[in-house]
Amino acid sequence: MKSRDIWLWLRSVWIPALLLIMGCLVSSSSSGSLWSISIPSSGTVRAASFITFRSGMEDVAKVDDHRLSWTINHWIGGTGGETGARFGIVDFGHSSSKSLLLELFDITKSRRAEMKIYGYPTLFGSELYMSMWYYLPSDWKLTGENYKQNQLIEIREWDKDRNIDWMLSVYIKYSDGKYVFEVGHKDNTIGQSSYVMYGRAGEVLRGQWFELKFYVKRHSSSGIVALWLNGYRIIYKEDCKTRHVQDEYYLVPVKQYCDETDTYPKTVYADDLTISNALVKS
Ligand SMILES: [Ca+2]
Repeated sequence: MKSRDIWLWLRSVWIPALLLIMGCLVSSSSSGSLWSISIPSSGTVRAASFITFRSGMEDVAKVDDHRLSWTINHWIGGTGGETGARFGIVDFGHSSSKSLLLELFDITKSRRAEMKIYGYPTLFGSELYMSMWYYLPSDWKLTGENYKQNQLIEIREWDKDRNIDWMLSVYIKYSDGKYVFEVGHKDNTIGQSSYVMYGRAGEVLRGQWFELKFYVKRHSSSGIVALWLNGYRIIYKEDCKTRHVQDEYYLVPVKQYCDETDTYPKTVYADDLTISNALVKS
């Protein structure tokens, strides 16, 4: 084959093929860097992840004090008949104009206000990564004498007969004169003695918006939990129990809970919720 023929053959077949292969590699690489993130302590590169739900609360419609409707088929609300709690969409947004309001205004009627999101496993499965902005008024406080702890985020589980009430939570805890964040799990069928703490750190900022990102790799023994406050990772725990039963579970991205010894009303605003089924680069 003459040199000119060789060049034509390379140009017509192999050069385009090489360009195609290189294009695929570049495309694959840029896609990976956009959607992947390293778990900070291990450096493990995660597979592609996906945002499964995002809302700035601008599109939420109030159905009644216990239910809000989104554009997708999920709903939020408290437990039925708890008339001391209510939900609203108010003009106090972290982004744009609106945010979600949870009020626990009468402890004699209700002990919890919580936003439940059903929709597993489409929203998350073996991994959850969520972020949300919260605002606790400057006079927010816990007054319980024996149980100075308040759940803010929760993954809750039942077995198929709803006999087990197990939760993995981000708590607000009163400790050494200030409010801090805790991550732990509890089995309600056993009671307070079942509480297992995985980390305590940070300080709860009242009177200003703050962002929490919560990552959970769900596993019965080798799970991972991580919590970021305003972009800084403050809690990280691996090889821990983050899943109890798989039959039913749901996400509570914002919650307020009062023990019976805590009679002080609770109010929290929340905005800009993002839910993913794996870690997402922010
Ligand atoms: Ca908003």
